[in-house]
Amino acid sequence: MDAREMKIKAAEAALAHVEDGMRLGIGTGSTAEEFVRLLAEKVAGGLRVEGVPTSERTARLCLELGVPLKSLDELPELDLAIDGADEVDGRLNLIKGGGGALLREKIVAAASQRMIVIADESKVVETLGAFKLPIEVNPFGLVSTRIAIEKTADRLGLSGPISLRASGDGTFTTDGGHYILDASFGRIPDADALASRLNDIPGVVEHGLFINMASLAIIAGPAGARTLT
Ligand code: ABF
Repeated sequence: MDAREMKIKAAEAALAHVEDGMRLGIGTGSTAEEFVRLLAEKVAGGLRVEGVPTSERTARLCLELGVPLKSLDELPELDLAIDGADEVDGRLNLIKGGGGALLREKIVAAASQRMIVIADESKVVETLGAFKLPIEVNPFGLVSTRIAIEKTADRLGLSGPISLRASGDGTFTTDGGHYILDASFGRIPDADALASRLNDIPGVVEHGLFINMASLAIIAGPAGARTLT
């Protein structure tokens, strides 16, 4: 089973949790896109759902495939968010944001009764941190914010390069107009502590540590899909 087939397996298993009439948060990334494709087939078959996309990219795919969309202001309380992740640990804590949509992903996840993560086995880790931690920052005072992040990490015994995410022709900007710093801290033994301390830095808009947000994770591997709870 190749990587795409595993993503499809995870997305298929997640679809089983979608009920007629649900208000869905719809995530970003290649695994979430497989979910959108399968969801669109069900919608074409009569499934009634409304979705709130976590990125412009996801919105475009949903519109292209006929998945009904609403804004989060129109659907402020969602039943279920389905989204990918860059890392999942044994406590269902996540690193997200590799796709640059972490702020809207976290807002949508927080507005949802439940959040199901869909991923392949390569995302499962013992300890978060091998994947660079995305930190969404306001462009104003970027250098000061980066220094504050370094000091915060240092106090937790973390260190490593923090790089400004680039895109083809310059600095990457999120759908919300912010920048992303990718922090290579390596293993993060106390993700809860780092998450709460990052939240205290004024220039940090949001970070990619999703602590106690996922209800379950559907992990697809060569032998099929399994559930982490
Ligand atoms: C998104 O899914 C991001 O938070 C994360 O970076 C991405 C994972 O992408 P993929 O499913 O393509 O591995 O939600």
